[in-house]
Amino acid sequence: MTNNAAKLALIVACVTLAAVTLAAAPEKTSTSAQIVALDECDPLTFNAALGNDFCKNVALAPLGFATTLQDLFAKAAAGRPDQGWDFEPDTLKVKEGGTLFVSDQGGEPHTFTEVKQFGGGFIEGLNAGDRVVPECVGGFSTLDVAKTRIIQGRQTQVTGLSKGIHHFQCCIHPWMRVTVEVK
Ligand SMILES: [Cu+2]
Repeated sequence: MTNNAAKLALIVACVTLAAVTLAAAPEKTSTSAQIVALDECDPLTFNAALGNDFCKNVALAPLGFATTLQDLFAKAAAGRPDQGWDFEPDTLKVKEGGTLFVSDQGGEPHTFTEVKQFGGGFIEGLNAGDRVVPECVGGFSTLDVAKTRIIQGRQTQVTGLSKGIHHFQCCIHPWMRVTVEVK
């Protein structure tokens, strides 16, 4: 074999090996997943109604990225809730025994509450007529709801999920929803 032919054979072998490796790679399901809660609360109108420091100034309100408290309620009542309030991603897969790391990167508190079926939260005016789901009843006066609260800038973890489909929603802004498949 000439030197060039040997080099060519080596390159072909490497490319073939890479292709086989890629084809054989199984579908990847992680042992942990990152979820973020986002919102665009307008500090001026939220804090005037809900108290100082309720909404932190992370929405770049002066640049037009914030939603006033009045608009948030108006959009929800019209059945077109503000999509700036969101969990990302909306769907994900983790391995059994895995951990969900959920952080609140918005300006106000949220909850990450497991529910049997998606539905309304504990603030009637944000529910667009949906009934409050049993898991959210009573709001933060219910320990099980309070335990799922995530304060602005903080993180919570969910572990020990059984195999199957799990639904999580915010008990304040019920259109914030995540579906987790545990494999
Ligand atoms: Cu929320």
